[in-house]
Amino acid sequence: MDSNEARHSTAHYFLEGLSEIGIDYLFCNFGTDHAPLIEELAAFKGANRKAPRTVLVPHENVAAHMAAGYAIATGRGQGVMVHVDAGTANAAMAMHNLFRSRIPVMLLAGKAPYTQRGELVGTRDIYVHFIQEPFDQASIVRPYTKWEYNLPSGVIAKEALRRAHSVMQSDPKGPVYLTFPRETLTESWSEGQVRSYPEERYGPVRAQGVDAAALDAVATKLLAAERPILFTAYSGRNHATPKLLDELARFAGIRVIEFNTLYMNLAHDSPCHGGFMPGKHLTEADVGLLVDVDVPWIPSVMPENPATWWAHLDLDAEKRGFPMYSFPANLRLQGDSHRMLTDLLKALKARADAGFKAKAAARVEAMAKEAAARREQATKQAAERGKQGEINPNFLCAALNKALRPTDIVVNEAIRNGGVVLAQMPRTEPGSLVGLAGGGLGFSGGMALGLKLAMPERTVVQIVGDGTFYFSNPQSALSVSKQYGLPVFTVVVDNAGWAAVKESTLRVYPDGSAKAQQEYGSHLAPDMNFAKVAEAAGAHGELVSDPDALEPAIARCMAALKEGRSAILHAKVTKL
Ligand SMILES: Cc1ncc(C[n+]2csc(CCOP(=O)(O)OP(=O)(O)O)c2C)c(N)n1
Ligand SMILES: [Mg+2]
Repeated sequence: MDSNEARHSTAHYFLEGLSEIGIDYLFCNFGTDHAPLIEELAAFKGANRKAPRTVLVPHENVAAHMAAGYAIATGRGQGVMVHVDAGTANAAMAMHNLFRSRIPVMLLAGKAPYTQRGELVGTRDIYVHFIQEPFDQASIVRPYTKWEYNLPSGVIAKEALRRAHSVMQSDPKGPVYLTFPRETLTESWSEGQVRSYPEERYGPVRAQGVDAAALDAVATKLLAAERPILFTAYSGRNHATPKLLDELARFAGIRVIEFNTLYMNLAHDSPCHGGFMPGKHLTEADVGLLVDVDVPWIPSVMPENPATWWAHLDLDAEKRGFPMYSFPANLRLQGDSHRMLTDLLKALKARADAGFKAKAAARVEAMAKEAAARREQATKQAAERGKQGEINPNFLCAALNKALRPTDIVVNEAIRNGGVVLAQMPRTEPGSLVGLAGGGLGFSGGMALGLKLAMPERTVVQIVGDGTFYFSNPQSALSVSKQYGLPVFTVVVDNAGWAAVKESTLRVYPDGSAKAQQEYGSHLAPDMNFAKVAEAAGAHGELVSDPDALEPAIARCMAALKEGRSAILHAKVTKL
């Protein structure tokens, strides 16, 4: 150690380390644990030094999902700074969603100081420091993180950050959790003591292709197939995949189904797009491909054919995060789906004869007719406007669709009306759809903001159920929108409560007491006016009950977005 070297706090090296690993943003919900970081952020600003930009977010749920939206748009995980165990608990549901959707995010939390009598700088100096130390803080998010670590000393601040980053960015990507006690952040170290760990030498693991022989085996099955089918949910995270999948599906006459889709995986107007429900095709298929999908269908209500030959091509074919997993696959291949599909198409092209091509073309033609019939059916449904106080959700979504450009982004958290969104708002551009990631409601508010932050030129529409609107912390989202100039269009599909909960009770007890009493525990407070929630934040609000008032209201919302203000359209739709 050179005694003439400059000395800095751990917090200083921590900020440098964040920039070195490529963190552009810290989505922050600060507390007493962050004092050394806040101090250094100000010092960096004063000295014009590079540091991640901070976005202050009043609720952790919005902060974490905002980082997720940014990661979806850029492929790069960002930092989410939360307050000790309390903030971690508020972020836990988002970690569930991000873990399930394999989105990288670095959750950063302080730990309560451990000294009590001023032994070190940063010692306990307030009541909460005594009660914010649980036995195992990381256990709050352990089921939803790939990696966790408590920074033991600032001397390895950059090494720990590099490790956190490499794990979160390694395929399959996902959340990591790093904690740091306040005294650790205030430690002082000389510049020579704190090493950097560059990406070239310490970077992440990237998914690769697989053996040509394995894909040749899949090609052999497809060449002999009469009714091939393909399920996918998240292959479209790679924006090059929808075009490739279209080419493969057309070449081999494969029906593609997106059940509970997370992204736009195949242009919804492709002749091979078989819609969003397996229907009878699951039992009719002789050869099937599962491509980047967790739950391709629901076995208890959609029985599969025991004779179907399945291949599973997935970034995460092992499904390590699922205690139980038993979807069939005669061949399971783990790797990068774009590479696997590229090689599969190559193998097929090399071996396809005229007979195969003719059969495949006939299948494509038949599927195109079915797709046209589905679109016609959707158009018919959208023509029914509904009545006063109960707008038809089909009419609502079709009207929204007319206001959007193909590249605009639909964030679909409409729950039981999510299928209507997909039917009435066909997406054709890669990246133009984000679906329900996990099972924790309320992702779409933050997600929409993160997408907008990364892609300011796009219009981002968050479509939520009324129940989900509450979960998405709208006031917090509006605060971020206002403070950072991120206008988002929120559409609340208000069917008067939790249709999903009512329907679930009816599925288990179709003729039970709940039905007899019409008591579903699902009706939320009537006569709410969410337009006023928007107004409270200086955003534009519309409450619409009359179908005829819908289109002008949408136009006014779009105009508000152009002015840089968020808009909430609260639409009263067919009741649950
Ligand atoms: C954080 C969280 N709490 C509760 C649930 C259970 N849940 C699933 S769907 C649902 C109802 C959602 O209501 P709404 O957004 O109005 O959609 P609808 O069912 O009416 O279409 C609830 C409460 C959940 N998935 N996540
Ligand atoms: Mg509802």
